Amino acid sequence: MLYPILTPSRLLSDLSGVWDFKLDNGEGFDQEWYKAPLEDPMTMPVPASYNDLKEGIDFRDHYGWVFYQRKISMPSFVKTQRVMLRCAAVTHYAKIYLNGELICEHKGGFLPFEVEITEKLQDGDNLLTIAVNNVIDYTTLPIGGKSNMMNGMGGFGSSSSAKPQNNPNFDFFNYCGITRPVKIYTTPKDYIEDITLVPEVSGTTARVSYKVDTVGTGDCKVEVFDKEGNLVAQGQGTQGVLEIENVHLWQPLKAYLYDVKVTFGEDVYTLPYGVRTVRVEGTKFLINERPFYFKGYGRHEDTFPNGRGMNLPMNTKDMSLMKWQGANSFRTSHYPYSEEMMRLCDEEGFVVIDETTAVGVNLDFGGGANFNGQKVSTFDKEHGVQTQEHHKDVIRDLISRDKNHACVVMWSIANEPDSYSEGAYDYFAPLYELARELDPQKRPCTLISVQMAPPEKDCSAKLSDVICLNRYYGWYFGGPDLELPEQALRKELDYWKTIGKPVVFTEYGADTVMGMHDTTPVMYTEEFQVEYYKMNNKVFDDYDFVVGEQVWNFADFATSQSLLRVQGNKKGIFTRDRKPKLVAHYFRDRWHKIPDFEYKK
Ligand code: GCB
Repeated sequence: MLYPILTPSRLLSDLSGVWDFKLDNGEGFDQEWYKAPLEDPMTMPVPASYNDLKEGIDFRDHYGWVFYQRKISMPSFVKTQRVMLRCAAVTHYAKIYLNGELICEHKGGFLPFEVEITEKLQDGDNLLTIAVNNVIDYTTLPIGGKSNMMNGMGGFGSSSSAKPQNNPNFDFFNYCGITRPVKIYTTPKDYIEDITLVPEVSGTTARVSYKVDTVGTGDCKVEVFDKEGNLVAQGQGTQGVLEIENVHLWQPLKAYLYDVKVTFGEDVYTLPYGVRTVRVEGTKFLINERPFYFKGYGRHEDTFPNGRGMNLPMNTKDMSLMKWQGANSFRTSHYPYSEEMMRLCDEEGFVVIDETTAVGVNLDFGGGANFNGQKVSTFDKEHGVQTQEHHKDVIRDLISRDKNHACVVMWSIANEPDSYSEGAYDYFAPLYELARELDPQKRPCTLISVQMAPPEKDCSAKLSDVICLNRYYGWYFGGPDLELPEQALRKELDYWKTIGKPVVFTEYGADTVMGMHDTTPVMYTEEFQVEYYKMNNKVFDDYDFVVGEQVWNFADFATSQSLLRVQGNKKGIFTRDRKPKLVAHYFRDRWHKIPDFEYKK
C-alpha cells in the first residue's frame, strides 16, 4: 500500500487538527450520533491517543466506543479525480460515516486503511464521523484477557471491578483513538495502485526487479534518480528490471536513498528507495553480505501526553539519542510503527525488526480469558482459529505497507506467544508460510521467545530464521543475585548453540527508578541496572552466534496499573521524557566500541 504524498498528479490534504469528540455512553449508535453534529462535544486533537488528554480515570480507562467528528469540504474540481479517505491508524476498530452513511469499517489499530469517497462527497460541507472502539479480547491483536496480567491481587484486582473494562494481556497502556493522521488524497481515474521493488546486488551493480500494479489504462515508465537528481536507470512497462551501475548501497547508519519515479498515464508517484540485501547464513545475519551486529532497543511509541499518537519531534529526538549512543537498530515492539517513523529509519539508516500486533497470545489469553466466564486456551480450535484469522490479516497488511523499506530486515510474527504448548507449531507454521510467501524480498522471519518457553519445546527453533530471545536473567529470574542467573544464561546459550542459528537478544532489562542510587547496587537503583547489563553483556560476548543485543526498553513507558508498575514500566535506559539514566552512558561507551559489522568472527 502506497504512502500518500503530494505529486504532480496527486493532491493531498491532511485532516490533522482539533476535532469534536464524545465518549459513547452506550447510546451513540441507537441515537445515531453519526448523523448530526455531536451534542456538547469535547475538543480532541487528531492524531493522538485521547486517554491522557482529559482528566479522570473514567475518561482514561473508558471502555468501548468514542466518536470523533469534523466537517470537510473539497473544491469541486477534485470530482474529476479519484478521491480517497485514508486513516493511518485507528486503535483498535473503526467505523467511518460520511454524511450519516457507513462507508468503511476496519479492525486492527496500527495499520492504514482507506476508502474511496469520490461519489459520496456533497457540494459544501460534509459531516465526517469516525467511531472508534478500544475493546480487546481473543479475536483482537493485541489480546485482552480476563484479568490484568501484571496484577496478582487475588480477587481484588482489576478483574473484580463492577464496570466492564479492558484487561490487556500485555505490558503497555491500551492507548487508543485516532493515533495517526487522517488524510484525503486524490489520484487520476487511471492510477498507480502499488509498487513492489526487489533488490539483487552483484559486485557494483544492482538489479532491482520492479512491478507496478495499476488500474485503468496508460503507459508505464519507471525512472531511478540518484541523490544529485541524475537518471541512473529506467524501465518501460509495469514489470521489469532496473539496472543501477556503481550502486550506492543503503548501509546501517549510512543510508543512501534513490528516488524511484513511476509514471502511469497521467499518474506520477515517487518512492524513496534504499538498495541493500539481507540474508541469514549459518549463524550470521548478513546485510549487504557482511555479518551485522544488532545494537539497540525494543521500544514503544509512547510519549506524554500523546500516548501512542504520532509524535514527529520525539521520533527525531529518539533517533538522535540512539545515534549518540552508537545504536544501529530497534524492534517495533509490539506493533507496527507509524509510516513516518519507517520513512525516517530509511532516511537515517536505522535497521528495523518489524513486528505485528500479536502480543498477548499466551497464558491462555490472560489466565483464562473472559468470554462468558469460560476458560479459553490459546490454541483451542474455536478461539485460536479466530485469533489466527486476524493474525493473518495483520501480516498481510503489514507486509503490504512495509515491503519496500530498506530499514526492514526481518519480520517478527509475534511477541512472546505461547510458542511451546501443544498447538503452537500448528498455529504458527501457516503464519510463517504466509509471511514468506507475501514478502517479495523474502526477509528472514522470527518470533520473539518468552523465557518460560523451554528451548527444546519452543517452535521458534524450527520455524525462525533467527532465534530472538526475551530473557530476564537477574531480574524476574533470579534477581537480585547475578551469579546463578549468569550460569543459567550460559546453560541456555549452550543449548541454542546446538541449533545452529543466529541468536539476537530482543529484550533484557531491569526496572530502574531515575534518581534512585546506592553504594550497594540494590534492585531499582541506577547502579543495579548497570551491573545487570554488564553481567548479561559479558555472557553475550562469549558466544559468537549471539549477533545482537536489543535492550528493554529505550525509555520508561506507560502501562496498566499494577503492583509491579510504578506509574508505568521503568526499564527505560532513558526516562519517559528522554533523560539518560546512568546506564545510558555505559551503553554509549560499549556500543561505540562495537562495530556494526564483523563484531563476531
Ligand atoms: C516482556 C514483554 C514486554 C514487557 C517486559 C517487562 O517480556 O515482552 O512487553 O514490558 O517483558 O518489562 O516485563
